[in-house]
Amino acid sequence: MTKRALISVSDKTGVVEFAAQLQGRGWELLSTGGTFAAISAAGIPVRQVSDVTGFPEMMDGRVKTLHPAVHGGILARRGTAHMDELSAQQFGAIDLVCVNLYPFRETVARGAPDADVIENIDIGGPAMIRSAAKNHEGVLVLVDPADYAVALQDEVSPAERRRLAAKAYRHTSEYDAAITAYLEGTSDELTTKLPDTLTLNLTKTAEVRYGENPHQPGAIYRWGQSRGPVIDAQVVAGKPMSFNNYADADAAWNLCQELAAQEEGAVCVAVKHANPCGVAVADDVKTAWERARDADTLSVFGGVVAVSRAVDFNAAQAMRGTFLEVLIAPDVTPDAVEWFAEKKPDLRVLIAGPEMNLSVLDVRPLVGGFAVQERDQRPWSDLCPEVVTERQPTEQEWADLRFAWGVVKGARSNAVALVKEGVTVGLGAGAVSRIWAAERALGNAGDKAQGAVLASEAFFPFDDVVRLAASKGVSAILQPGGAKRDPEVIAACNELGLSMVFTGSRHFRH
Ligand code: 93A
Repeated sequence: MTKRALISVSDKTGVVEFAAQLQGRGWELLSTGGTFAAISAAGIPVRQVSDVTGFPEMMDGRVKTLHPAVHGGILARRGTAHMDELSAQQFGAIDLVCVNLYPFRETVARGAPDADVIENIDIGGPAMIRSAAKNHEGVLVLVDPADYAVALQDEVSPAERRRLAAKAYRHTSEYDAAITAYLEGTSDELTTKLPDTLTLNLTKTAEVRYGENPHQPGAIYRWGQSRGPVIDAQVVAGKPMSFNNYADADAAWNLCQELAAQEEGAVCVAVKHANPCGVAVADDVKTAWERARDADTLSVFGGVVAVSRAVDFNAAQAMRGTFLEVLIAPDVTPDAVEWFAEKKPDLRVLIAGPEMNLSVLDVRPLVGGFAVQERDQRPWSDLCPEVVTERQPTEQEWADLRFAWGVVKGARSNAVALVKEGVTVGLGAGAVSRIWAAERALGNAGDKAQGAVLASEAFFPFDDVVRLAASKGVSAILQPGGAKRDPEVIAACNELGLSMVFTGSRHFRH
């Protein structure tokens, strides 16, 4: 029996050659309008789908292939009574479906108006792909020109058919995810995919007086359709945001959210120059703020503060004596806003905008381009921390190690955090050697290092940090592990009576 292929593609790359080869092997070809035109223009015999359905393409192409003659032809199980039902309707079987979809992502990426984007939601294409993939035992489904050659073989194995079916469902599910992201207002350009080309569709959302310094022009842009907690924050009081305010508020908010996701209480993060300077968790916002402030009263001056819960009048008043640039919170009560506006008119008070699509990309500018990676959003619950020493951490130390891990993850490398009872007592971030990061953190902590725990975002090349930390009274250390000298590092902990936990997970942030 003559085999029939239905070809309906938006991206017509390679399709004429493929159609010619199929036709040469005795296949009968069916196609939709534009694809039909391309194939027949090359002199290859092909029939219109509308010939088979007996209906013209309707509604500007919205309904072309959504017909039992198409879906019956694809879905009928070979060798069963389905085939009789098909012939009773005078429909023929369809043995190959070659479809690629309306260019939805590309339409979004070029910043097209909403009506065009919606029109580029393909309905008939995914329906055929999913029908063919369901009936893959009898029907080949091709969504990628790279697979066209498979169809030209005499026999396609069941395993190969199944692989094509899985690929087809992945294709349609990613397509639906892109539509969902668009409708929800998150951008698909920012998903974890790293495609060969990434269209930067940037829209200016805020003017700032200047960039990092007064001689540098600067501005804030939105990426695609995405919305974000800082870029879309509501400034409810205070002066206009500056370039540095945006950058620091972003760093503070991200760290605060990540910690809030792993801790039970209210979290407060104080940031200076994109690095945390005081971080605390407590039962309420006011206490969390006071503890974060007291962690380093010097550095918090001129800082940017993020809290994980609403700021009320009480918490606001506790900020009275400290000069701050920005406060960002999920909410701020009206009496607190009023108080800030009156008593601290310079402080920018922000109510955070919507959370981003979590799978966002992280970009670092390079001259002439960007280095792009998936954001480091590994949660504590993903880790399998392993105690590598004779001494086990106590319950309080475990809680502090987890908290310290969350803090160093959000700090610039090399980073070392000292934590005692839910508050950072010493921080060393952005250091060019690990021992310097540790020296800075321990120096900050002074006497408070006694009984604190220490976390490092990357491994220890030597046992020097352990020996220094032990001399200041640190009782437990967390680090990824994986260094050549791990045995020496562990031996030093055992000799000095410290606990050490390996996480197996490094968190550089350069
Ligand atoms: O508008 S649709 O959702 N309705 C349909 O019935 C339909 N059938 C195929 N889009 C539909 N298609 C899509 O048309 C295919 O997925 C393919 O992307 C495109 C090919 O159209 P043409 O052959 O006219 O260029």
